[in-house]
Amino acid sequence: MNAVGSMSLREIMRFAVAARLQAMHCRLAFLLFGAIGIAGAASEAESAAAPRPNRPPNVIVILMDDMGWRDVGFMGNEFVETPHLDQLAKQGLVFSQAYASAPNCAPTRACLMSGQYTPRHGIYTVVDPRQPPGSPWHKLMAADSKAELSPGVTTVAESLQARGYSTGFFGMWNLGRGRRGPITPGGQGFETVVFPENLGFAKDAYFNPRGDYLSDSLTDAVLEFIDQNQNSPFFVYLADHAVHAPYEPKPALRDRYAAKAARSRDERNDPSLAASVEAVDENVGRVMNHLRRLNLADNTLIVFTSDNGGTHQYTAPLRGGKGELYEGGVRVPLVVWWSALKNPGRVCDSPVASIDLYPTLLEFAAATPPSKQTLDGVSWAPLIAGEEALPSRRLFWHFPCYVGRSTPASAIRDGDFKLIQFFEDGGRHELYNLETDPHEERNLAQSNPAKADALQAALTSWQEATGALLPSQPNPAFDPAADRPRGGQQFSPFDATRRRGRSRDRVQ
Ligand SMILES: [Ca+2]
Repeated sequence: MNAVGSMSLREIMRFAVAARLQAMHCRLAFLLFGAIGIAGAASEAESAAAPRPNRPPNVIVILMDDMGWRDVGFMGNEFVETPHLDQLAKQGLVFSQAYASAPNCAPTRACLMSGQYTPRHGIYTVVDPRQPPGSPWHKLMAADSKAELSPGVTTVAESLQARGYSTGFFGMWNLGRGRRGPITPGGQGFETVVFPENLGFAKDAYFNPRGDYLSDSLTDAVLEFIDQNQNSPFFVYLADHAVHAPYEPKPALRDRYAAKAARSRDERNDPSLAASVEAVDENVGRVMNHLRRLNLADNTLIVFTSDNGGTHQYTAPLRGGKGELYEGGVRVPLVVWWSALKNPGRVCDSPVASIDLYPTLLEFAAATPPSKQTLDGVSWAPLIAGEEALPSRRLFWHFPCYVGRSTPASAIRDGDFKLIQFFEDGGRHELYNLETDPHEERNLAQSNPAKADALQAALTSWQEATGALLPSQPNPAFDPAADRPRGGQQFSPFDATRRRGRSRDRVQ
């Protein structure tokens, strides 16, 4: 069944959490590079894929900003048109239960680069001077978050660089300010570094004064990098600002979607968001065409995902959105494309997370793990090689901060169950069975206290083992009447929330 791109939301939800549809398991046969030697690669896959025997595969990681779990066609969005991503999905492996390891930007990026959960690298949230710990609307003293990924962390780029990869970074770093130095991409393993500013874009702007569009310009830089590095294995980390609000789409695309929205009755069909997503899709198509032109596609692994869940108005029917540990805040689209996949278009419902990318890329590249750095994730290679599921494991999140409308929280997923610990109000917790209640509407903490206690105990043990900072002290400056800041959010003229007369918190 290659119907990924045309699935309805109902179908997506069915496979995303509940269904175990036969055709939607990952029984992918492919040949990993060289000495990895994962068994089971079919001979036809071998001949079709032809990964170059003496060269590790190229890797392109495309990380979107704030793209929610259903903002693309292959995840069930029927408004936006994403033919190139849908094609990747039909030829690749879609993960129906992929998670960002944090509900906002910087911590997830740190998890991707370090392979570690947030307590280990200490980047818990975007450090925002407008909302420091002790702000009057905080009931508790939020944990202090680092704003920079320590130079002592061996990033995945550094590990691949040591394996002989050419490494290129393009876009939004958010793990340390500045253009040069140990906390910038250049100091963390990337030989080529292209910020939006290098291309003439102001901070958070989608158009530069010449009228270039950011997603296009970043992709131009990626294609140039590929041209220059096609004779060595390369690692591209493309971290577009899209699709972060405020949206600033190309007018022609926006107008086309405005006309389409006028014919629809679903107010979540935001033309500006859709136009932003389609612009991304066009550029994914450009990358793929370029790889094919250069005869590199057969030896290039593509990973497409997002740094956190979408904004609230677009994540339904999942609960919550960016900044929260409910599914809407951390569930993200994820597709992995590799030319040697057999029976393409599979959907894997094993829960996976940002922390897994590092060990996955290490295995693909046959690179050496850093000797003194715990890697919290597991490689997806067995799934890609044909296993139906990863061995059972627990996934964790720790977000001891305030952002947007969310409050400090920690979470654990174990099998179908997920427990969220809220640190305010004495640490109450909520328990959900995602198999039967993917929308997190029925809190089972009271009706199943044994499970809640067991998961809380496991979460507490993990917090202790990782040295997680726990917000427990009351904030002496807390003022129940204090308003949260509404920082600079702009609205699309077609924004559904604005039409309803509500305002949105700005979260990073
Ligand atoms: Ca983000």
